[in-house]
Amino acid sequence: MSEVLIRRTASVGHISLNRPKALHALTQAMCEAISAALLEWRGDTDVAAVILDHAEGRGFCAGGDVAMVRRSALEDGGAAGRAFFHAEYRLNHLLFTYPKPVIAFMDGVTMGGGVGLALPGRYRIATENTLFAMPEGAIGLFPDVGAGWYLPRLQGQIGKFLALTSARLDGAECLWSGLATHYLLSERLAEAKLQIAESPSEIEAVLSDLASEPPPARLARNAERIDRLFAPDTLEGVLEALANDPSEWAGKELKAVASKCPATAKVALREFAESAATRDFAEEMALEYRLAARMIMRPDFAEGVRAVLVDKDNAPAWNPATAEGVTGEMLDAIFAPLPLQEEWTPFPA
Ligand code: QUE
Repeated sequence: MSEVLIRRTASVGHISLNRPKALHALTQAMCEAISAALLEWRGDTDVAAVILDHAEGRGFCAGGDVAMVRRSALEDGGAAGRAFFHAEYRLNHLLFTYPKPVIAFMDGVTMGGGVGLALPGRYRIATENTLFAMPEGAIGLFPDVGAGWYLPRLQGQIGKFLALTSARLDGAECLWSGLATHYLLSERLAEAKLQIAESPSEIEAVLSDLASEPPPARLARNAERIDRLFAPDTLEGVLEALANDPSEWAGKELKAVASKCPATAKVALREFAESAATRDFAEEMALEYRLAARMIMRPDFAEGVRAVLVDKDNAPAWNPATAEGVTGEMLDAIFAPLPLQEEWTPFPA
């Protein structure tokens, strides 16, 4: 069975992730198949919109094929891993610059690679099943797939909070923070897709009509302390602010931040700072591709994927183990440009 289902009605393209045994985590072949369909439809005046969802089983998309990337880092110098990220980031950029409305249905786990597919869409549907996160700190990677563009643009310090804690948001929190544009009960999704296929010029009205009032967003209650305690520009500063706050909440978040990969956290903070100066999304993805090429070759990445996905002991041994151990020289090497012929490039416009 194909890992991506691609079909179209008279006027709507429909792409469904279909790798249920891996929660639809993206492979390079899936990225290339999705990109090929989008490129074909891009200039087809009959295609008015594109629906992006998952097929069988639970959704939406757990990330990328990081077990493969780990093997590549350990066995072939990372060449296959870099090829995967190059293809994935091209897809992320194609979606970001797509001239037609894309409707992404985040009906389930939406992490890492799934975030990169959903966030560039003009319409991003959350449901009662949505579980959203950028959890790369758990595997020694870094917030990629355009996170350096999206997360710093969220209100207050929410983006930094998501990157440093790997916090999981539900559908209501996604809507509240602007990560999602609409909240629909999952029982209404089939009807929404049917109506969009029939009336692709009425997407906004279809979604507004079928939307439901979400439950209160927990994140709204915590926004004030997130903005206060995640305000420092450095990892050491955030850890200190959390440690000095007497609340139970701060204690829990301190544990979350301190257990994640220190190098990931420092790369994320510098990524967010540098992304403020990027001219466009292509420059953002070129920056992130440099980071990916370096981060997958660090021992923290093999160790993190081992701990979370291979041995599943959830006990990674990070090196450096502390914020202070991650030096500016280490970060300079991770952020340095690649040789010109190895830099990331988008699909031709
Ligand atoms: C952090 C991550 C990822 C993760 C777990 C984390 C990630 C990712 C996967 C994943 C999950 C299921 C699969 C798969 C990959 O898990 O990026 O191939 O079948 O892709 O804690 O960043």
